[in-house]
Amino acid sequence: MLNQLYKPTFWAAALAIAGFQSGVEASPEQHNAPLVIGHRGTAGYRPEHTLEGYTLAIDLGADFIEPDLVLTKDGYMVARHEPMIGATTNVAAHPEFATRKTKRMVDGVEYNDWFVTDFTLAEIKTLRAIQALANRDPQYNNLYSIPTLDEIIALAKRKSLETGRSIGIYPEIKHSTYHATAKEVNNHLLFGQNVFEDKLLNKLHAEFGNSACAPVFIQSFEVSNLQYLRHKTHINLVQLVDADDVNADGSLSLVAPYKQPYDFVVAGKSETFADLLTENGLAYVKSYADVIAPWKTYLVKTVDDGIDRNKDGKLTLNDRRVEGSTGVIERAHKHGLRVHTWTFRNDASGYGFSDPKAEMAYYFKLGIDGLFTDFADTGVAARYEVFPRGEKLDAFKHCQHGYQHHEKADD
Ligand SMILES: [Ca+2]
Repeated sequence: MLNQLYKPTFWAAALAIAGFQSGVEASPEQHNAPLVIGHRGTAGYRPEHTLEGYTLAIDLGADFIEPDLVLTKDGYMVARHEPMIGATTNVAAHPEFATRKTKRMVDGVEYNDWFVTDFTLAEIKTLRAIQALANRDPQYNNLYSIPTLDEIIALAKRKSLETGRSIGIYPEIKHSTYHATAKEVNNHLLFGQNVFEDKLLNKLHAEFGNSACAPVFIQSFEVSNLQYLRHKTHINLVQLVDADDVNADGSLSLVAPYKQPYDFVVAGKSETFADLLTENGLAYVKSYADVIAPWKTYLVKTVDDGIDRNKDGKLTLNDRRVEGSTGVIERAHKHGLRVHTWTFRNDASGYGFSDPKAEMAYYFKLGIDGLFTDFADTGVAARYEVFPRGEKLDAFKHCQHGYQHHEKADD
């Protein structure tokens, strides 16, 4: 199977799937090799969501940097993976904020933590980032501040000029429902419905224009906020698809809060994340999004058959038997959706792979259009192995004015 992937006929078929025979209009980067997206910056080497981490990701070759966004109490968009900041900042070491620790519900789960939504931007700026994972190098902890979206955009633009590459941003609206419904202690809404979406769109349109050529992807695990955005923007929209775990037989485990988009839960809908990947589900997603981005285990089936394949004397997820494509990539392409996937890490499970570069190369060969990795250099090396002639390399080179492209907003 794998050898087949190297043959020219495979590439002809891949191009056909990408839209040249199906009548689907080719999108900006469809003619190019897949994207390497710096996941949370380069979280493997630097505390996540810091300007220093994003800078390193770019220097290591990432095409896009990925800020997860949450709102401060005074409505600024800052980069954190979740509204809770106990795990990724030194807030616990700030006695002046000790009483700020509180219980809040996020997507149906109660957390006892510090929440960005209870801090002003000025207060957030007094904190410093730390590595979220205990197994990662702590030497850069307590040095870097929490960046705003404005600072991240300025960095991407500056690095684009410096490097001559078009460095894009891939912001995620974190917990849209939470931000829409979060309340102050006096029970007043902090933000309200789609305030976050409008805020983000106003900023992106002002900075990049309302264009599919903007070097931007907006991502979300929720659905209705992307549908809302589709009515207002041509910027690329990405439907993320989550799951809780992978079963021994390779099927996905769907357990709350990773079972359904949270807006589906609130609306009383029964559809799960997995339902978004059926023929009907993909057609539905295509009605409002440009890219589908499932967790990688939806794309490649791996089975736990109890064999210590890497012969390290332990049975881990890396030992799973790889059974190839689940068909999701091919199906999504047929529907005109590009496929991005996550997350590839040198220091965590490869689900069937012990070598992270080999794992990413495998997904590239299957035809994905982009991947998120905590180790941008390994991602770039894997892509080089599959596309040695550099078929990439500017994700939006088909956009006439590239990075400078700036259309008038519709709204
Ligand atoms: Ca093993």
